[in-house]
Amino acid sequence: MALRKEEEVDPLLVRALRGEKVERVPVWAMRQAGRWDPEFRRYRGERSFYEFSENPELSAAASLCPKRFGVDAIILFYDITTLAVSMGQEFELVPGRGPVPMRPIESMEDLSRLAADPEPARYQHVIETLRLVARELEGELPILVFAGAPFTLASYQLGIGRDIERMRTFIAEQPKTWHRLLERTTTATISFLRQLLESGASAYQLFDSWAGGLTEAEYAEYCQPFHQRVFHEVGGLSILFVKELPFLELGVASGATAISLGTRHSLADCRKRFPETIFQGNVDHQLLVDGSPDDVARATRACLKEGGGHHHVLNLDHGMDPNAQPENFAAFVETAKRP
Ligand code: 1CP
Repeated sequence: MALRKEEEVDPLLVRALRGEKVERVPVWAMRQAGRWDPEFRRYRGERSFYEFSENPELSAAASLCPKRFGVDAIILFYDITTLAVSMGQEFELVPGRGPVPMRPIESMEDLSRLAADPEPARYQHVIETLRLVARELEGELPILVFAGAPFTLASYQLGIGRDIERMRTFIAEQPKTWHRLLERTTTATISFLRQLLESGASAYQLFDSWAGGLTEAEYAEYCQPFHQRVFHEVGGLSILFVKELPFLELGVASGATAISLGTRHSLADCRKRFPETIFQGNVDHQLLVDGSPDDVARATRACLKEGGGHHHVLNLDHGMDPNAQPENFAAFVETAKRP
């Protein structure tokens, strides 16, 4: 039998997510394309966020910026609110606050204006960005796509964001609108992710960034069933991210291929408790802001040791901070590849 050509071997991240034995642990970072990187800032210039991210050439260039550091995956450049925009809700990026909707959802009537299943043409720029990035990579690296989980995306659609108390007030005052919003967002998320996987993405991450501020009972009602639906109906290789995920069992039971960990978790303990699960994480992102390259290298080695070299995707606990130092990111990736 002829030997398989090198390009026919699946990418390292894909093999690691399948639970295969790998030659080394793959590495990438959430928000690896962003303001911390001078090259990204050069592309971004003075353009508004949505103007920038809706331009496939610029978004493809931004997505590819981290490649020069040697990462094992490219995450496509857009935002969790990109899907809400395609459902018919426009956003503006407000400095210091994040994405704010022009018209927040305030009632059932507002909701009926949102497309539950937007045509792919409404997010054609994401598909086009994916095509451009894939053309440039020629299979050298896998492409990750993502979506906000329904709870976190809904928090932006309501114009609230990470303020859990205000979320609780809205849910108590308008339970029917709340449930309908989650339903619509879930349907849209499933179609969106399926479409991107069909267009060539290798895996996806679901960001329920703010869900960790809920009680376990709230999380079990507003988050986990929707994670399960997305992972079940989209299929494929998936990663669940909840900032500092306080409900590890519920995360593992979501059906995600891999679970992203925060610094509150001990990777070594998680490995022992859930030997079948693939974990992602969990080097402290703050070290890339205030530490030295040596500090980062030490923490990265310690994390790799805890992970044991398998069922592990090396990443940070949270996304890259805009004030992270490029030489620290370089040390993170370098150490992952040559510990
Ligand atoms: O000026 C800028 O460049 C804006 C900063 C920025 C960036 C770089 C925003 C606005 N979005 C993005 C892109 C983005 N957003 C990516 C790109 C790919 C990559 O990882 O390199 C990703 C994965 C996201 C996901 C995202 N957006 C999340 C989940 C991840 C997380 O950090 O928890 C969330 C919560 C958002 C909302 C959002 N979009 C932008 C900002 C500043 C925020 C956070 C606002 C807040 O903290 O409330």
